[in-house]
Amino acid sequence: MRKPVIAGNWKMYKTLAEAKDFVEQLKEKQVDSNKIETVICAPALFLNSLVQVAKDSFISIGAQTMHEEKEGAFTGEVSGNQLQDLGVQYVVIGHSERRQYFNETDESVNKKVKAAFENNLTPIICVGETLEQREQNETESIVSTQVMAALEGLSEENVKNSIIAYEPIWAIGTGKTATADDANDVCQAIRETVLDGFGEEVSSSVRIQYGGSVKPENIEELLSKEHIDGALVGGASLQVDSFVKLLEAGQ
Ligand code: G2H
Repeated sequence: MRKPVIAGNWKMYKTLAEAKDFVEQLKEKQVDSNKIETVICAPALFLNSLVQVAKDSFISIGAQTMHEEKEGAFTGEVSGNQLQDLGVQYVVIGHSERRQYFNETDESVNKKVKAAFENNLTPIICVGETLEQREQNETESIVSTQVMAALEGLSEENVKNSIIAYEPIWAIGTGKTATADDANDVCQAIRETVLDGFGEEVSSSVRIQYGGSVKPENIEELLSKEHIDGALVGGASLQVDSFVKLLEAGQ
C-alpha cells in the first residue's frame, strides 16, 4: 500500500514571515501522518527557519532544487549536503520551470537525483510533456525517456524511495488540468517504465504524483485513481485553507 504524498511547491512566493505563519497555522491542523505525507517545498532562503517551525509536527520541509556537487565555486547554488545539514528531507528535481529557464537537462537531473540520495534527501523528480508533444501523441515516449534518464544508475532501493511527479507542462499554473483518467494513464505508463527497468517490487512501491493546477475541486478524483499517489501543488498550496483541503482528501 503506497502512502499518498502531498507536496506544496511554493515556487518564488511568500516572505519569511508569511512562510513561518503558514507552517505555524498548518501544524495546528489534524492531519494523520500515518495516512498521508505532507511536504512543503519552500524557497531556499526560508528552509532553515521552516525546519525549526515544523519540528515535531506532521510536516516535512523540502527544497525546490539543488546542485549536484557537494561544494565548490558555484555562486548562488545550494548543495544537497547543505540541505541535509539544515534538516531538509525532500528536494524537487527537474521541475519544468527549472528545465525551461535554468537549463536543467535529463543528464543534470540524473546527477542531482544521485546527489540527493547521497545526502539522505528524497527526490521529487518531475517529468512531463509540452502541449505540442501531447498533440503529436508523444506523451508516453517523452515521459518514459525522462523517467529512465532520471533514474539511470540508481539502486533498486533508491528508485523505490523516489517520488516521481508527472506534470504536463501545459497544465502548470494555467488552470487546465489533465483529466484524472488521462493523468492516471500517464502515471501508469511511468509505472510500467519503472517495471521494465527495475522490476515488479520497485514499480509497485514507487510513488507517482500528479501535478498541474491541482486544487480542492479536483484532488479527490485524481487521488481515487490507481496509479496516482499524491500531488505536487503550486497555486493551491499557498493558502492554508486550500492546502488543508488537499490533505484531507488524501486521508
Ligand atoms: C506545477 C504545480 C506545482 P500549479 O508546477 O509544481 O503548480 O499547481 O500552480 O500548476
